[in-house]
Amino acid sequence: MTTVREAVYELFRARGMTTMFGNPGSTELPMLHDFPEDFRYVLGLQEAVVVGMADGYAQASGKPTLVNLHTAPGIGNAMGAIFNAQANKSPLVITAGQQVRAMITLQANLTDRDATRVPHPFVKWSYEPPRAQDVPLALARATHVASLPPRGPAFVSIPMDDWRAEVDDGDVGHAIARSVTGRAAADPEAVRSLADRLAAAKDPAMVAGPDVDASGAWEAVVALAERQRVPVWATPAPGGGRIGFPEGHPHFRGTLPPAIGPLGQMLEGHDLVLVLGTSIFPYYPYIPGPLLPEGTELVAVTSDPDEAARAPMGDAIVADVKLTAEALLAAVPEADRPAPEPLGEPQAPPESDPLSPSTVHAALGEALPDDAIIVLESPSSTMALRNQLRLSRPGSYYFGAGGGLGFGLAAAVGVQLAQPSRPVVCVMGEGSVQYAVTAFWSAVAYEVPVTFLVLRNEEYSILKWFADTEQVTDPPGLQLPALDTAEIAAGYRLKSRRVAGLEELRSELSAAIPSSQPELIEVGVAPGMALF
Ligand SMILES: Cc1ncc(C[n+]2csc(CCOP(=O)(O)OP(=O)(O)O)c2C)c(N)n1
Repeated sequence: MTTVREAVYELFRARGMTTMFGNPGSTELPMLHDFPEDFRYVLGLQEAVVVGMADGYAQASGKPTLVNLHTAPGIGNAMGAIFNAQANKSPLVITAGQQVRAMITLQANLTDRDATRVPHPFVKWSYEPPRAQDVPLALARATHVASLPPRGPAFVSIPMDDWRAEVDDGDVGHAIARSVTGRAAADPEAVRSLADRLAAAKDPAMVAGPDVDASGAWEAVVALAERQRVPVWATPAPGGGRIGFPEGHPHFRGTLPPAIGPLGQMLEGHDLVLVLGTSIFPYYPYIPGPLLPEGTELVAVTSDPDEAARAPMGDAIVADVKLTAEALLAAVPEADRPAPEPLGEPQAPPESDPLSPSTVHAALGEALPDDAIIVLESPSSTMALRNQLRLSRPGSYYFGAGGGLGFGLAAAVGVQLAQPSRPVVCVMGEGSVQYAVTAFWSAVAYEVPVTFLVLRNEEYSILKWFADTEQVTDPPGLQLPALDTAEIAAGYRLKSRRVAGLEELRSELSAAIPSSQPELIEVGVAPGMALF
């Protein structure tokens, strides 16, 4: 006979899930008993950081990723990060401990009396097995649910006395051996008709979103754009958690604005817009206007049925983005349209005192190796970074599509753990750092060589911009004087310094990025929204 604990680790091992992100409590210790040597446990000091690290790891590795949370209060702390993970379509298998079965009904201390209800709105499946013997099958099911499109978190609550229970070897053998695949090809008729519409269009355009990157469709999408000579936009930045097209490519047109009216106007002149791997569209703020210009049709390809169903305009095909892009590529002829006009090089703004965020990002662009990965959470300089850097490799950019702060700092650690051979630079606003500040400890403890670049503008700049657009005058709570990130990070034993001018910034960046230890550079910048 095998114990639940042995069966579960065997299951995780068979799925390649040997890294676990967690913050333990007494209710989780039985799961961690005799922790197997071929597994790695990454400790986060608060649950939002645990989930954020796992989110980055899951996205950058493409694998379902284990999270172990403490019962009710631990799950509560994690909820904002779980919200982010579902927006990022991160395949997380989240477990939490629960009181022993014999004391759940009398509601002993630490009982999570509604364990499955708490994470419910943000996970694809939330479950507490009725019997200890069902724990391996429940975790197998959670892994499949998390990995099937659209990917996302699944949750299992596990009473702490279940781990020593015995399970039937035959049943467990089946649960471990099963494979479930979920990449669905599009209806060939739908592909044929879309290929005909694309080839017949006078001036088509494409929009690439995060699922191009997540599904590995990058090459097929580039080949399709080249064969059909189509310009390509990136989906609006707030929901574009990943980049789906090389931004240094001559067909790249830039990032679409995130509001209904301006986005519609931007598509003026295109008779067909092919949208790949994004919702239609991650709009915010609300600036009304026509969804599409007169005479413009739109077709979306997404593996997410809900994304397809809730789109306010256009047609949609629900299918794997990579398989569909490859099928379209095979079905369209070489077009004889004129090639799209290239965007031109980004213009680096001159040095100022304090530096503008655009100058900082231009300096970052100079120092950045081609294989670098950016994890971004610097709200008022998101567009400046996108416009100054032309990231052009798959898996080069991670941004919290849910908008909940706390993703960036933690996710950067997870991304670097999943991609140890690529340099990771985490670009943060000093306000955003505070939502996941203990990720500094994990970076140091596990020697994860992320370079943290923190822009200090002593305020919540983006909220001042929002206040203007919402016609709100003088709201309180938007100033951040005396928040000294380099000092705070030094308290976590992170090598940290504060730089002033451009020359110092350049030399510190070129020293920190290739370094084999985590390092932090804090740079003072001018407040305000930075777009270019
Ligand atoms: C969990 C969470 N709480 C609050 C917010 C609201 N919010 C959005 S941006 C922002 C300010 C971020 O400040 P900072 O990182 O300094 O960036 P800046 O706006 O100055 O560029 C806040 C508080 C949020 N998005 N997520």
